[in-house]
Amino acid sequence: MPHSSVEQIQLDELLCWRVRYGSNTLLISQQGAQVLSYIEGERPLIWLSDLASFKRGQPVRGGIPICWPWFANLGQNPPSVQAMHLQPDSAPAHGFVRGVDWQLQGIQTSDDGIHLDFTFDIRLNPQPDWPHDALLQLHLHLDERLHIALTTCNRGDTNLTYSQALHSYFAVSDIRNVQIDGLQGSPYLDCLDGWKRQVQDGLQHFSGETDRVYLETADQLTIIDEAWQRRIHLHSSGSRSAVVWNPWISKSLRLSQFAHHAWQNMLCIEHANAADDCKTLSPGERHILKACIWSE
Ligand code: TA6
Repeated sequence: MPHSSVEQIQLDELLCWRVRYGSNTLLISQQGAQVLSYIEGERPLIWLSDLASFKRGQPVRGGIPICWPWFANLGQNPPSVQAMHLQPDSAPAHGFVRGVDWQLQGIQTSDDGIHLDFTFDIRLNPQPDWPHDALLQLHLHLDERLHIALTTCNRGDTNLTYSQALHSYFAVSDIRNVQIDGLQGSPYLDCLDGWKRQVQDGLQHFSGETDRVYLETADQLTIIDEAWQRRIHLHSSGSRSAVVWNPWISKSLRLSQFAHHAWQNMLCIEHANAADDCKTLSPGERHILKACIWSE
């Protein structure tokens, strides 16, 4: 088994863990159970902003923030997702689990890699404006790949409807020279044009701000990065929607913890249950959103 290690570290105000498996290094914070970065060998695969700040109550720019129990602004969600909230106009973007501590349930090193388990328990973190009994479980498994499983358990006695996304920031050589393979023919909602429904024609290239929710997505997507001679493979299950986002030049100027030029070297592809793909769980039911990330 390759050399592996786990060390607990403090990054400014945040308690974190640095997990190594062979030449792969994962950094994760207790706040948000957020993957902050993931490096394969010498090169980042998951991007972390050069201007990232590690402060309590503030999501870190980069990594894999967890958007739950809604993706984006609540008002852009299906009415059934919005109806779960008592004060929808005051709801924060991307839900309320990004900027709060999750509970570490355990870290295990075994022959098949390193496993980390975190939970976010509504009973321990009551949300007066979202009064539903749910338990979130995040399982991270690091071996030659990064495996992520986010489980939502409905412990209430009524149906639970939610949307979610693993808001993954990927490192790329130059967004103008990368393509996404696997979205061809998929319908998408253009968030920059009133969430109008369009259809992807051919490989996805980038020549401007892009913010789309793809639907009916395949379970395998690939980022083709010729300059770095790298293909990043994304395999998912439990999801039929994926968000593709790059802020480009002008929006970059309005983003926190984001250098003006950083748009060139990042690309978000977010495995989700968003829009038509939001989930409704009956009492006692659970749903697992999984993603597996690796490069070659
Ligand atoms: O996932 C794309 C998106 O919804 C964009 O519209 C942009 O707002 C991005 O998320 C970042 O959101 P944040 O709240 O993390 O700054």
